[in-house]
Amino acid sequence: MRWDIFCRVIDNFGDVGVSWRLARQLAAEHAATVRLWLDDPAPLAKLEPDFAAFPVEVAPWQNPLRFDAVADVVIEAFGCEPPENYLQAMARRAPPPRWLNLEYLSAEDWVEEFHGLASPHPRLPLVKHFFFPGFTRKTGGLLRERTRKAAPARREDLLADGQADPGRLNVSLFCYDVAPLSALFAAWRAAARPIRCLVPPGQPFAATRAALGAPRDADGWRLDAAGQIRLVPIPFLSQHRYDELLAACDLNFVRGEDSFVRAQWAARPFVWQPYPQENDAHGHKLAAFLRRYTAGMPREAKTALTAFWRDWNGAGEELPRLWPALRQRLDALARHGENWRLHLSAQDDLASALVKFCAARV
Ligand code: TRH
Repeated sequence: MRWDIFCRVIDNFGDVGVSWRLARQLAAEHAATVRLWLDDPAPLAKLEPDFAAFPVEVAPWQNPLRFDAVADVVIEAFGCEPPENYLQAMARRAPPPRWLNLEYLSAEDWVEEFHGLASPHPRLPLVKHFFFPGFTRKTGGLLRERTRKAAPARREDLLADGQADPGRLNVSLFCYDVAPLSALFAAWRAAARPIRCLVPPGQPFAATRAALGAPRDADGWRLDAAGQIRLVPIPFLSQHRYDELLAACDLNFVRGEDSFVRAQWAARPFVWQPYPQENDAHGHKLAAFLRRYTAGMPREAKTALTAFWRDWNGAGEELPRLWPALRQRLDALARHGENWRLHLSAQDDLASALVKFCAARV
C-alpha cells in the first residue's frame, strides 16, 4: 500500500515528531511505501539528522503540490488539510483513497465516541475519518515501535558528564517556558539532595536561563554552594537518543504529546506539562490522564504525583512543599510505570491500528 502523510509544522517538534514516527513505523513494520509531505523540514533534521537514510520519502509541501499519483491511504496530521489540487486528484481517483485525520492525543472519555467517525467532504465525493490516538482499546492506541525498544544503554554517556553516581538523582527537563522553574529550583535547593538535571536547548534552556541567569561554569548551573545540585545544558538529541535518555533518567519532565508518550514507554517516573491551550483545554487533558494513570497506584504515590503535576501546571507555589513527597515516592512510581507500560502494551499500537482500520474499509 502507498501512504501519503501530510504534516504542517505549527510550532515546536510535536507535529513532525509524531508524523515521522508514524511514517517510519508504517515503512519498517507494515511494508508500506510512505511519503511524508512536510512544509518545513528543519525540525525533522533535528529529530533525525540522517532522515534521508530511512525508507521514507520526505517531500516538500508546496501549493500547488507536485506529485505523480494519489496514494492508497492519505493521512492528514492534526487537521492540516491536504492542498486543493491533491484533494481534487483524490476525488478523481477510483476508488478514492482512504482518508484519515490523525487527531491530537487525549485521555478524555469523549475520544472513544469520536474515534473512527466519518465526515463527508462538503464539496467533493470524499469521506474523511477521524482517527484518535488514545489509552483504551476503543481508540487508535499509541505510537510504539515493535522493532526498536529504547534501552538505557550507555547510561553514563547519556548522563552528560560520564559519572556513574548512584547517590544522585538524574532528571531530564523538557518543558514549556511557562513552567514554574524558579519554584522547582527553590524546591531542589531546599531539599539539598544531589541532583543532576539535563536541560535541552530551546524553551527549557531559555526558561532556565531566565530563572537563573547564564550558566556560571562550563558544565552548567550550580544550585548550591557545594555543586551537588547541577543543571547541565545538553544538545538536542535524535529521537532515538532522546528515548534512551528517558529510559536512563530517574525522573523525566516531559511535555506536549510525543515526549509524554515516550516517557510512558520508558516507564520511569515522569511529570507532564500538556501543551498550553485556550479555555483550559490542557487542564481537562491533564485531569483526564491523571484519572487513568493513577488508577491502581498506591495511595501516597497518587497523592504526591497528583499534587505535584497540578502545581507544575499552575503557579508552582507549592512545589517546595510537594517535592520531598514526590521524591520519596519515586520507587513506587517506577514500579507503577512498569505496570502501566504493560497495560498499554496490551492494546494495538497506533500504526497497526491504522492499518487494520484501513483494511476494514476496503
Ligand atoms: O515539541 P512539543 O511541544 O510539541 C507540541 C505538542 O505535540 C502539541 O500537542 C502540539 O499541539 C504542538 O507541538 C504543535 O512536544 P512533544 O509533542 O513532546 O514533541 C517533542 C518531540 O521532540 C518528540 O518527538 C521528542 C523530540 N525530542 C528529541 O527528539 N530530542 C530531544 O532532545 C528532545 C528534547 C525532544
